[in-house]
This record gives sequence, structure tokens and C-alpha cells, in this order.
Amino acid sequence: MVSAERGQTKFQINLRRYLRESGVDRDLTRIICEIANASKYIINAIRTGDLGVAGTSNLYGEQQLALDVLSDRIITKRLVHSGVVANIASEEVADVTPVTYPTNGRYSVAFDPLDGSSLVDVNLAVGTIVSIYEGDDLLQPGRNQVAALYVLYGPRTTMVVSTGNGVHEFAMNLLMEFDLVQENLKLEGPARVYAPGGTRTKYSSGTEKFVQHLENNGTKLRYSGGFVPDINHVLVKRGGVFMYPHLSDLPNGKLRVLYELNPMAYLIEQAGGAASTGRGRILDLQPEKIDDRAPVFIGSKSEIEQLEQFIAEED
Ligand code: FDP
Repeated sequence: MVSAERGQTKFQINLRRYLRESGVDRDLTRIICEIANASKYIINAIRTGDLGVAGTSNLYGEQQLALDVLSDRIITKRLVHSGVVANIASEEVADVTPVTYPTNGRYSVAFDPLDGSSLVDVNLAVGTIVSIYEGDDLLQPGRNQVAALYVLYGPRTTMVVSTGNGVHEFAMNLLMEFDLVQENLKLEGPARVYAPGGTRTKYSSGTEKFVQHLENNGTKLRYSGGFVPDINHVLVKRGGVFMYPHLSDLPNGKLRVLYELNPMAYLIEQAGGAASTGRGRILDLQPEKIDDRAPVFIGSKSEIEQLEQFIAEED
């Protein structure tokens, strides 16, 4: 078994080899490597592409950027090309897309091709989020995922992935391939940072009490406005909390269960953390529609437990 810690890798171990030597199924490896391939084109588009609007809107009525549409096409094409995918759900597309040829797809994939795309014009980090299930059913609880990953397009392009055996970080090299940076990321320290989404005046009293608790304990505010970089911050610093809570005018918060919450909850749980709606585990939610939303509190386990207690007592 190969191993690495940040800054201590003696030789380069690439993503494909890492997955193969970790015993990950060949078809699942194929899907993850197709996403890695797609990310080369997406990072190029982010760096040099058109920042304008596409003239269309997604199923949430949000205006689509040319980059959203392009990223969606790049990933969909690679997934279809993989030959092992049955159904695809993209945050940018209204319905599930069945892959009719070839017909022997063993996995289904839900993804947000370019999360936080409204940050591209201000030149902040954005990401791709991917959730993978066995079979063709995408409307099942997130605990059934067989893999999840995100690609973060920041000063460096990194991928954080789990196939159910820990969480591992890879970085894109000069040849645009992903090399292992560190394996088995764990949320083991105290919550150093917190990232609170939404407007604080609209928080419930349980959420407000939680924020005060974090601040009283010296937890520092770190909110970039991008779900992927904010979660990456919590993971790589090995402790912290991200939240996009229920608000007085948005009882289900903002983030989508299929495309955003399930894959991040899977990764954070794999790293020893927890992800809750405030009243229960995100990965136990039974989605009814592909565009379901839920409030989310995610990160260091002891803090998420504390939050659930505040919500139970106050809300
Ligand atoms: P965006 O609308 O820019 O795509 O999921 C969408 C998302 O960004 C997340 O990346 C981010 O965490 C959140 O919305 C930010 O929302 P607010 O602007 O309401 O804070």
C-alpha cells in the first residue's frame, strides 16, 4: 500500500495508480479518472474562458454562466464516454439524463459542475462536486454513495476523494495529472475556523447560540462564499464548521442535497466529522426530488453535536 503525508511524498503516486493499489473497482476508478480528465478542461475554461452569461437559466431559476454550461458539457461527455454510467444528474440540467448507449452502466453520478461560479468574476476559488452511486437510482439516501469527490480550482487545482476508505488529497501537476498529496485526512483537532452562510439576522435562536459558542471559543470566521473552498479549509486544517442553516425566509436553507450536501457529508464523515440538518444526519435524508434542499451544519463532530443540542433546546 502506498502512503503519503503532505510534503513527505518521496515519489509521485498518481490518482489512477493510487486507486488501483487501494483495490477500488475498475469501473469506479474509470469514473473518477474521467472527472480528473474533465477538470483539465474546466480549469482551462476558468482561466481563460468567457465570463459572460449563457442566456439560459437552470431549474432553480438562476442565470447560467457560459462557464456553468461548458463545465456541465465537459463532465457529461466524459461520463458518457466512460461506458460505465447508467444515469447522470447535473445541477445545471432539469432532469436525470439516462445514458442509453452503452446500456450496461453500473454506476450513477450526480454532480455540480461548477459550484460557486458566481465567484469566478471576482477571481475567487470554485469547484466541481461529484457523488457516485451503484446502480441506476439517484434518489436514495447519501449513506449509499460508493464514492464522492470534489475538485477545487484555487491557486492550485486539487482533488479530494473518498471511495469509502478514508479521504485523500491529490494535486494537479505540470502535466495536468493528479498526484497524491496526503492520505487519510482527519478532522482531529479543535474547530479552528467556521464558515456561516446566509444572513445572520435570519438565523434561528439555536443557530445564533451556536455562532456565539464558536466565537466565544476563539473559532475564526473564514467564509469565501464557495462551498468547495470553505469545506476544503475545514478538512485540510483538520477542524472547523461550515453551515448554511435554515433561515427565517428559507426554511430548507440554500444548498442541494444531491449535488452538494450528500457528497460533502460523505467526505466529512469519512474524515471522522459529522454532517447534520440540525435535527438529523444528512446522509439519512431520503431525497424526493433531484432538487431537494436542506439546511446543513458540517465539520468537526463535537461541534455538530453541540449544534444539535442548541437546536433541540432553542428552536
Ligand atoms: P453560488 O450560489 O455562488 O453557486 O451552492 C451555491 C453556493 O454558491 C455555494 O458554493 C456557497 O457556499 C453558497 O452558494 C453561497 O451562498 P450565499 O451567497 O448566500 O452566501
